Amino acid sequence: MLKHQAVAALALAAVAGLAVPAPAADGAAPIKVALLDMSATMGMGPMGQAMMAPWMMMGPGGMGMMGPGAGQGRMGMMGPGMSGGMMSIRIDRSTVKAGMATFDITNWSRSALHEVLVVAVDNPGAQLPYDYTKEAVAEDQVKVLGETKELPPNASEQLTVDLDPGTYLLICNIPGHYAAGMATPLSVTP
Ligand SMILES: [Cu+2]
Repeated sequence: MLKHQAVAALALAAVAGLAVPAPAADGAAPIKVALLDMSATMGMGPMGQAMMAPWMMMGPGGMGMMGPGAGQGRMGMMGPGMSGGMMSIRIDRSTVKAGMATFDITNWSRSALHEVLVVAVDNPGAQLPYDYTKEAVAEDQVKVLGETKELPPNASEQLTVDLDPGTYLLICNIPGHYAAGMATPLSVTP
């Protein structure tokens, strides 16, 4: 092979290498989780908006949290007596590899406590067992793999959990919050 051909081949290999993400990076990088409610988005100044990443704005259905109609859709799912605020958990990916996973969790609320529980589920679309007296998921009837403390506004916590392949939900179980929309699915592949 001529010398300039070898150099070109190396350059191509370097470009190809850059284009393909390293397999280990996805599983190893902390999973960013944002805990959001109306106070986190309403009246937000330019600085706040600049800090919000696009994945925080978009739900699994692709609808922006602040988009028209998003609130009505959520409100329609809430029964009487449920918490009135629109709340959500955003996650920067929907799938991770099995093994130790670290969640980098931030409460973006300006006024409310939030938390995260990692719950193993058979079907992420199914309703979790609910204690209507406590207005919360019945934690003794679900498989909780890990949970944060109750995070005040602007607080962060890193939570590391050993995840087997399967389906999980990240939920906030402060009274009323699960019913107000604070649950998001995560799928774990072998
Ligand atoms: Cu919450």
